[in-house]
Amino acid sequence: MRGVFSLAKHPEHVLLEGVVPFPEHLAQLYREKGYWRGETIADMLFNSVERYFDRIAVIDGAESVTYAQLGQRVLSLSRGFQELGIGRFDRVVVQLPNVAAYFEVVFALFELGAVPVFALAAHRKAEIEYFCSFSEAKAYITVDKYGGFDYEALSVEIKAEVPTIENVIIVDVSNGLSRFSQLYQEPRCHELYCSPADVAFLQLSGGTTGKPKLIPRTHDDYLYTVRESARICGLSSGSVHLTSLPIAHNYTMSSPGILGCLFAGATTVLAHDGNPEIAFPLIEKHRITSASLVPPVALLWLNSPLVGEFDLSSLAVLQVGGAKLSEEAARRIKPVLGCRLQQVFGMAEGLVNYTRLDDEDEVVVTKQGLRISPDDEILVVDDDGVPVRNGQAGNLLVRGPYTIRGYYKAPDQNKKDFNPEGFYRTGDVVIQDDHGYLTVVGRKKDQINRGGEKVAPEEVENLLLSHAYVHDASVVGIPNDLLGEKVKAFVILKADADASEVTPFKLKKFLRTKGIAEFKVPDEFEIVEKFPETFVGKVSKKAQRNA
Ligand code: OOB
Repeated sequence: MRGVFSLAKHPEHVLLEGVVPFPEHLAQLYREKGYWRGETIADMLFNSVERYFDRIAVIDGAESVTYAQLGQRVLSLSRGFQELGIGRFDRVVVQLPNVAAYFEVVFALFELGAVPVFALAAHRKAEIEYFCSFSEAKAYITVDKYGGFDYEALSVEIKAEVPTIENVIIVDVSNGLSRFSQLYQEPRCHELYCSPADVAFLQLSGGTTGKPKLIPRTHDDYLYTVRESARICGLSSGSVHLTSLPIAHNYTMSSPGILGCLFAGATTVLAHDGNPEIAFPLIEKHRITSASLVPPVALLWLNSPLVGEFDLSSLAVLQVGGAKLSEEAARRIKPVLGCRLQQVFGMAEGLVNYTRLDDEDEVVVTKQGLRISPDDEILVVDDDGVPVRNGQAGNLLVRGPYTIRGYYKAPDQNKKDFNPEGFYRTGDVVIQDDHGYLTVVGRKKDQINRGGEKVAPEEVENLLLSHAYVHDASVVGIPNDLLGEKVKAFVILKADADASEVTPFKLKKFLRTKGIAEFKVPDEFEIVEKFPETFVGKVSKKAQRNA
């Protein structure tokens, strides 16, 4: 299947409604500097297919897929999608676990210029329905059953309730892909259906508001981070990378993630879970050279009795990010696991920082990293917006060649989350050193980081408020040794509440019936008479966190 490229040119760029574009003079600058290369994500894949033809792109259990096979399947599946009427700019909500079919589905959509909306396997009805209706999705792609959950049953409800959904596509992971494989057609060439400046997909924000915000990333801006991440993380065609975090998360996609691996000609080994019992045998078997984890999973690796039982000697780099890794844990990585640590501090909105592979150990264990691009403009400011000196803590704002200028269809929210000069207010509190390295020291946004999984308190509070006996609710993150933070809900009951109906068990059950991801369901509840207040009369979440 060599020579899959057609000779056509990309079509003219069209701005998707609801997307805030980069200012033209900066777009031009980013092109001149070679950051934006005029290539789509599908072009990137087919370049790699040509270069790394017979090498293994993905390993999923007993299944190994070469670059050539992947390219072939993407082209044939994209024709099937096309026959269903899916094309440029059509939004398609994709909810798949860590399976090889994810690569085919997502690249077949990229090939057509369709716009995947990346849901997590953990999302449930309330979230999926919202993503489908808010993005006016034309299709929803998921699995039949997985991890004990019936996604197919969910898809029937979604199809019935969201009028824009024309097609539900089920990847049959339980019975060997049969219904899904009917979509495969005779492949053609790789065609150019979209422009590199177009929006490539919508990623989900960690969230601070009642509903997750959608993040529009372009082919041009995303591929810049992919290429640079692959370089900074030392990926080559000999690399074998373990992917155990949720596959559609920004970290897993591009830091350096599955796209970084595909760009470099490396092999991605998929795991459904990062626990040592699953990950260590895979490292030994496939001679895995790098892996990306969140801090709680890194702690499980560090404390695992299996460390001496498996040959982990191939593992050269362990990346840890998504939440703050304690310095104490960071210092143990090299002596215990025998590999180098690379800290990753990133966000789906754009900016990603890495410690570099040749940094001194002291830097690697104490800092969360240095920005990818010399043109990432970092501002660290006090609460009045005045820049603080290096070495002092302040609010992190950023603007640059791969940081969005606004959320999708969210003009009011954008006024809050972006300053008038287009800087994104990350909500993180950091200290910058004289070399530009950042240490994350806190957070100003109302968000809980439960071991890398982000929970917007407002979303959970709103659901609790819909309970007949709940007068008021306040949800906060409380310190936890393993996860960093756990979710705790303080609840004030209505005067007529039946106490037997509002036990933690029943409140959890109530939230689950509302259809939200399990990681958002509070770990703890406390029924209180009133909430502590700040001196201006607002709920003092700080006092609740430290209660
Ligand atoms: C990654 O992306 P998101 O969008 O799920 O979450 C971003 C937020 C950051 O604003 C920060 O609050 C927190 O997660 N965070 C960290 C961190 N990495 C992310 N806080 C402290 N230390 C770190 N190392 O989480 C993400 C995206 C791309 C690469 C890596 C992580």
